[in-house]
Amino acid sequence: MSLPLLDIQLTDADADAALRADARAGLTAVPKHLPPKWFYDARGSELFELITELPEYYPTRTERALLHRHVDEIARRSGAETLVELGSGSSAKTRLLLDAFTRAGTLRRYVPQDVSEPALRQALDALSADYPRLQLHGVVGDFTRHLDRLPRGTGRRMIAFLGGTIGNLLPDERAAFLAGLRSVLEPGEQLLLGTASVIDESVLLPAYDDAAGVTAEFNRNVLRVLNRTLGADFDVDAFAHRAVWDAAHEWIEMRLVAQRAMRVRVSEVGLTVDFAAGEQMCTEVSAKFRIEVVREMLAAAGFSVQRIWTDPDDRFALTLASAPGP
Ligand code: AVJ
Repeated sequence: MSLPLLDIQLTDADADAALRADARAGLTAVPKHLPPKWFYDARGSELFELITELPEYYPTRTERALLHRHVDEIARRSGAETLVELGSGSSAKTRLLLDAFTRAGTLRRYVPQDVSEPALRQALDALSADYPRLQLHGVVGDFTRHLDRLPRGTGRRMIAFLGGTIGNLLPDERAAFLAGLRSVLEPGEQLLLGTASVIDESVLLPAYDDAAGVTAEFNRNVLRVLNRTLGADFDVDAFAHRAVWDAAHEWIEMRLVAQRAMRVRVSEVGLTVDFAAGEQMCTEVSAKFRIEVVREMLAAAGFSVQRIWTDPDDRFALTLASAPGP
């Protein structure tokens, strides 16, 4: 059994600098906004895990059921030696893939990449006990910046990007991400992409505004991250959670709504920010995708779609695509 490797491509100092830049840009913009990647400190990652178990939050369990049903076919169609997972978090669904690839007999290496070092360390520790023959190589990194540094040269890779996380990118970021990913893949290497589908608002909205208030806590956690990391003085409880379905863009927006007028200092960036009573700040976009849109965005990035699986309620899709030969 070999010990897991952990590559730090994103140090705390890099992450702090990126957070500073995002906070400065987003808190001085009109309307104000913050990128969703900053939810995921240790507490934010835990809150997200709780979200995945909520009755209203269907995406995780729908994707897991889809994977469960089709994972042996995916492994058969792949034959990859290295499974890379972007935004792996707790790697909970990964075990389905690892088991299927182990049954198929091709897999030698698992490379989870995530921005959260604590989440990654935990996942690696748990996996190394259960998959003693698999080489584990964690990468603390940002999938919007470090794709060219993914390990290569050790057999064919399949890149798994699950959970619908691609929906957290804005359309231009999404296009840049897919084109960037395509450009680092060798012919025949694959992408397994999970996307949440466009469904009725009556199912979508509660998934982002649960009765127990876990998503609200998750949303407000980004303010705690700013308080701790950038010396801000947000009164976290003075912000209410709101989820909105934007039908034109086909995405959910999570917002934080200032419950009164407030002046906030963000001392480490020398910023003073005023909120009006009722002012809304967007903290996450979570886009939903029609199958045609999945096909279009993959084709535009130069992928060829091999197969798409959906659940019986058409709530989620798993797409296997490959980088075409020269
Ligand atoms: C990170 C894409 C899985 O957008 O559904 C959950 C994050 N935000 N509840 C999503 C999230 C609010 C989630 N993913």
